[in-house]
Amino acid sequence: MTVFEGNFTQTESFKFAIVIGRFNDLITTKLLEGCQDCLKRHGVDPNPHGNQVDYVWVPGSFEVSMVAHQMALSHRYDAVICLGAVIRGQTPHFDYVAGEVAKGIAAASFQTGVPVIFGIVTVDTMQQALERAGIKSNKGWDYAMGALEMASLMRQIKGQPGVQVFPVTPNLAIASEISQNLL
Ligand code: INI
Repeated sequence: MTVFEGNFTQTESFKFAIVIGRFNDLITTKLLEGCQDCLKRHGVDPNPHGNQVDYVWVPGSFEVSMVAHQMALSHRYDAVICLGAVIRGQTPHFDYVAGEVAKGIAAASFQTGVPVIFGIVTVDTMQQALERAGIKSNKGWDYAMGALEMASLMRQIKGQPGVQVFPVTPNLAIASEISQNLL
């Protein structure tokens, strides 16, 4: 039998989409920098004018999952990375925003069969957010590592003879095929 495990080499042909919330952009721009740094050091060209990474800016974390879903549905990417910052101190509807984006990202991944990385920092204070966006460490780096590993893993799984990765929801499977001009 086989052990499947993602690695961090042979990344030249990977394609990623990064969806970033503008809300709390003091944090999200730093997460993006960490993410780009990691991709670059693992052989991915993060230049927006290159051919490996597309970027989409949306108003806030609430909108991130919807756009990530659309990007994943296009099947043009090995993984989609979602970046956002939801800070409890700033919003009485923290639980709604954080909860919805988490559910939306999970659904996007399940329904398309494309890895969609949960790069949403959910914290109580701006201080905690800053600590995760470069002061102590930069979680953007970790999110990019997750995307690289999953991209590699999914290519290995899909590369197995007779193995196809299907979206989970039948209707979306059809939508996915339509988006690839297979129907
Ligand atoms: N969006 C965030 O990304 N983080 C937040 O902390 C936040 N707060 O505090 O409200 C936030 N709100 C905006 C939300 O994501 C939507 O853009 C907005 O509700 C419009 O749909």
